[in-house]
Amino acid sequence: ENEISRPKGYTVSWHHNPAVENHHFGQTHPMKPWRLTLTKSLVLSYGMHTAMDTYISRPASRDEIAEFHKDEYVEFLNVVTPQNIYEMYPELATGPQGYTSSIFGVGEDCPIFDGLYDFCSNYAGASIDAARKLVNHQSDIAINWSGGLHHAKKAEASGFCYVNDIVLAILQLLRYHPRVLYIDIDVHHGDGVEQAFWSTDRVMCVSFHKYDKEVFFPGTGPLDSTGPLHPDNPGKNYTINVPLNDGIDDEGYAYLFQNVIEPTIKVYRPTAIVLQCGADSLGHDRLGCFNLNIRGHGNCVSFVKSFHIPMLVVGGGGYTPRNVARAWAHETSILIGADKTLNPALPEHMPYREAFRREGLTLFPNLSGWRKENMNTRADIERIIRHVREQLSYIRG
Ligand code: ZLM
Ligand code: CA
Ligand code: ZN
Repeated sequence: ENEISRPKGYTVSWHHNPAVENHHFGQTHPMKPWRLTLTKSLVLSYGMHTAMDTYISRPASRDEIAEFHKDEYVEFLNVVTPQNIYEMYPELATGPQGYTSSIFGVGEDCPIFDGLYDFCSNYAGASIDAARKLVNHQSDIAINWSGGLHHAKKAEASGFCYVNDIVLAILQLLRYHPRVLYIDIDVHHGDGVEQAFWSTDRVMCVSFHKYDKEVFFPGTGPLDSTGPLHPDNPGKNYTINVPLNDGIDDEGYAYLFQNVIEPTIKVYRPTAIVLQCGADSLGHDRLGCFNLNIRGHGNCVSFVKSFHIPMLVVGGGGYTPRNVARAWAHETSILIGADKTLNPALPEHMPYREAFRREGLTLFPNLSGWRKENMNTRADIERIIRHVREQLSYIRG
């Protein structure tokens, strides 16, 4: 395919490690690291790697992971295997379908699989490397599609996430940057990142997500959850939650995203931005319930990029692998400024081309109007925007 030239005036770096792609959560588990292989196939076949600095990242060290996570938990992840888990924790061996109890959050969502530590240390290493490139001014936009695992807690795996690479990357950014804005467009609430930076004004967390308490995972993130309540706590008002109903479409999402993010950037003046691009907010996702198209999802990336603030871009959820790959390939093209020149028809010669045949061999299949009706009214959206503007008025000046 055509060679794509490097963007003018700024540098994009792409951080990945093939070691992450070949791990399996289990036959029917929705999380498929193979989606990263499909993403890479599109990025390389379109020739986008020629426009970026590409790095094969190294695994994060134990000490690096322990900058956020509890030592005992890191040690547990390091030694546990599918073979020794029941010896180590006989209390887990209950019920016919295996462990049900919660030792460090292990269970059906977060199983112990072969190579788990290798998987975690590698996706975390890529996010840490990416953050360091931003801090060193060797990159202006650093990408790690294998990262974005926003649910992991200090000593607990949660929602398919074991190590919170986003928190680790933000900790790197905070060594140099006074204010980091975190934006999360995964269909799930970014609870792990929110919790880690709940009591600081040096990180502002903004998550857009489906919210239905006790029904939709993780059940947190209502509009009025905006940080600690105590007036002396510096984190007060430095969390923004955007709870949504099923079926939001490209138009409503773009309107809401722009009217939340623009005033947030104007008021908070972040010196770095971390954007989590979970692709389970697309229509046709196996776990999601929104109706975004690839272009609608990508518009969020374009909008954030337009502020010209150093940016770390990570992946996240996404459970229909071919559409995850389409979204992240398109978003790579946006970040290198090649989205207008890319041919929407998938390259003739590329690995795994057949995997994309279902919706047609294009980057932009129609993913809207599927399964879920749009349950977000104009009034709902306006109410959220008003709430966010009022919240921001408390942190101005
Ligand atoms: N059961 N297998 C998003 C994380 C979402 C909690 C309900 C487990 C599943 C799901 C696991 C093969 C991100 C919950 C679900 C069944 C308690 C969730 C294993 C199917 C399967 O077939 C499955 C045996 C599994 C898990 C569905 N889990 C769907 N939704 C959520 C977690 C992560 O996208 O935000 C970032 C990467 N968990 O709803 C239950 C309450 C466990
Ligand atoms: Ca989210
Ligand atoms: Zn998700």
